[in-house]
Amino acid sequence: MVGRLPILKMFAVTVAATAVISVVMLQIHWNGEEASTAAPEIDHLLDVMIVLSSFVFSLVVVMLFYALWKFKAKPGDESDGEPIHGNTRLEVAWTLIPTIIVLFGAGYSWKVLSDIEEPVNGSMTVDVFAQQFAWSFGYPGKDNAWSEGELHVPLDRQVHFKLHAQDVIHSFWVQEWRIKKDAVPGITTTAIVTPDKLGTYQLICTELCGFGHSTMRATVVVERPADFRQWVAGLEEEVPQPLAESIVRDTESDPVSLGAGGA
Ligand SMILES: [Cu+2]
Repeated sequence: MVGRLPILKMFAVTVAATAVISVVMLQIHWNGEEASTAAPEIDHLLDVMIVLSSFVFSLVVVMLFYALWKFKAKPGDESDGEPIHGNTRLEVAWTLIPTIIVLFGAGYSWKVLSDIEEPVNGSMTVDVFAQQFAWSFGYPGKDNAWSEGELHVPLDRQVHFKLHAQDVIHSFWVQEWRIKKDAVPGITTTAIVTPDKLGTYQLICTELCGFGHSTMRATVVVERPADFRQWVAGLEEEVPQPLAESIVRDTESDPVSLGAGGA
């Protein structure tokens, strides 16, 4: 049996190890530059998860090393271990603590997700067409202007990206915005982003979609609204017919996902 004092000591060591690991891990800016309103919230969520994971890791490692040290067989001891019939208190603890941690993580993640996907007035829609191995973009309301390989969006305005996969599953990801969403053939999925930093970024496909997957990228430009309007006005092509048809087809087969968040 393990007495009360060793348990208190193990707990103290666990807390100290959690603090040390957390401090080291939190120094690293894992996700890089933040360029959307969602980014700080997601980064904060990651920080909280890092602290919780450090606690679980420390607890397991401290108990493991305590057991290795305390219950090590003496040299020459070939006897069997003690017959043990369970320990109700321990079992309650190791069920309850992970349950609390998981429920907390789920609740907190839920709140962050609903915050960052909260639709606001004055948002705009951009259609995103994903196909092996290229991205193109439609700007509804702007004569259905169409751009290939280059996405422009205005600063500080919520954009609802309606994703339309033309062949296989792709995934829409701009690291600095943090948001990632799959583009699935046959349905419309929606990624909601409010870019809040001017700059040029990269849209990357993050779903293995074939031989050219690693080259499936597009340039993303976040610019002032006036520059954005001017750029869209200068686009000469309209969304091509097959792509325009995919919008109608996707929308008809999955009308629900046109709401906030999407699938
Ligand atoms: Cu891909």
